Amino acid sequence: MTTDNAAPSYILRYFPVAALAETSRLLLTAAKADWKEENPEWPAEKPNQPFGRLPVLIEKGAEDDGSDFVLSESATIERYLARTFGFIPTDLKQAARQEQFRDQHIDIITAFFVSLKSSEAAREEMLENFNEMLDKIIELQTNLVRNNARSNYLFGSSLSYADMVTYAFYRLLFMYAVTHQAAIGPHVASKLTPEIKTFLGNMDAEPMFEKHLSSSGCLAPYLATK
Ligand SMILES: N[C@@H](CCC(=O)N[C@@H](CS)C(=O)NCC(=O)O)C(=O)O
Repeated sequence: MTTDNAAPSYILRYFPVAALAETSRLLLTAAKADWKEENPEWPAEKPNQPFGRLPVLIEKGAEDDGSDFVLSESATIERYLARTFGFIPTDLKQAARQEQFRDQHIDIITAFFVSLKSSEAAREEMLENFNEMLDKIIELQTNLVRNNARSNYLFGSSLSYADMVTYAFYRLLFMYAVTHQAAIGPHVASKLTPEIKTFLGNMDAEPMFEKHLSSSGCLAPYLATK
């Protein structure tokens, strides 16, 4: 992040929660980009956002005519940053293999939210949906860790988009234990395999995230849950 007085190259506008901006925060932090976060007054600032929602990324003076490049949609912002800073392979298939995880995460998170809002009769089915997808992704991520056991990462030998997206996903699920439903914390923790716990512990200790995690906290307390 930039110091208060310097003009940053990137501004990330969002609310002061992990949710849809966390992967972008991790990407900007890992890249040591010159960036700062803005938490706009809401809903006063809603009409001033391109799609009326957040997150929004602003890259100062990045358009050909010198104006700011303004981007909406969290997944689009992430992929733009991941490509800008070289955290995603240039090979299309290898990149897509990473990107599919992000889209699955959103389905899982959506299923959780739908379950919260469902009538009692529908809730069970929604939770089943959530658990089925969560179990599947944990199985896939566990296999990635196993198959790449010589490194701390899901793919290859260095930190990539998939690592950040996955770490942000669990940060978000555990955050929901604080903001939405206490039971989801122990529930998710009880499903984590030793491989996923090791992976998340490694992400907690990742030097590239030190600055961000020193203010926002790591996952260690949740990983200790039996
Ligand atoms: N598909 C969009 C969803 C954006 C979105 O729903 N943002 C919410 C916060 S998580 C928002 O801005 N809510 C305030 C509002 O709609 O007024 C994305 O992934 O960026």
